[in-house]
Amino acid sequence: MKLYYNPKSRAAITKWMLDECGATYDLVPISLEKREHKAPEFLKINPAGKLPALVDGDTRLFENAAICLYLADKFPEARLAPRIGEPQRGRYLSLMVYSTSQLEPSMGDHLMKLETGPQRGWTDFATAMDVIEGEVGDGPYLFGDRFTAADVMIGSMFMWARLWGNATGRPRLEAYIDRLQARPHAMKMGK
Ligand SMILES: N[C@@H](CCC(=O)N[C@@H](CS)C(=O)NCC(=O)O)C(=O)O
Repeated sequence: MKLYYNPKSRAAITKWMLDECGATYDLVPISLEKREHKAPEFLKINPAGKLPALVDGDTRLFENAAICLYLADKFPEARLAPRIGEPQRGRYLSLMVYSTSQLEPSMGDHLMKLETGPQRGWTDFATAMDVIEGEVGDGPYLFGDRFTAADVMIGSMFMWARLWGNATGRPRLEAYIDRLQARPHAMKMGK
């Protein structure tokens, strides 16, 4: 597998996931300054011209949620996803999509001090934090003792916000982020 990578990008989320899977992969460095992510060769892999992108044989993937879903299924021995047929599979899929369709844009609105209008497809960030706080519950992870790809997708959003000096102000969420950051392979932006 090849991960098109820049350490100062969301490709750090994919790298975290690959490492949790115990996968063997090559990093293909992509310079954002040189706009290598807009080069015709790269656009054949991700037509949106964004990082990350992953190539696995004849399979090409873009969008972190899709990549993490793919990897969790490809490496079942890592137990990073409830399997098809397990009752928790539905909640897992919902949280994976929620991470990118609601949590991330609501956090973006919040950090950029934009108002979240009701016609948007996502709630305001306070509501999104309520949702995640409720889903983590007593933890330690979103699925109790079982760490999953949903923790990678949702946790990485809060870890990223923390790097920019934005704490949630919610002890239960902060403790959850601490637990994720303590994992040996946890996302390391900029490295
Ligand atoms: N929803 C996408 C977001 C990808 C994204 O926005 N990547 C940024 C880096 S963090 C990027 O490539 N930006 C460069 C650009 O758009 O020119 C995902 O999660 O994969």
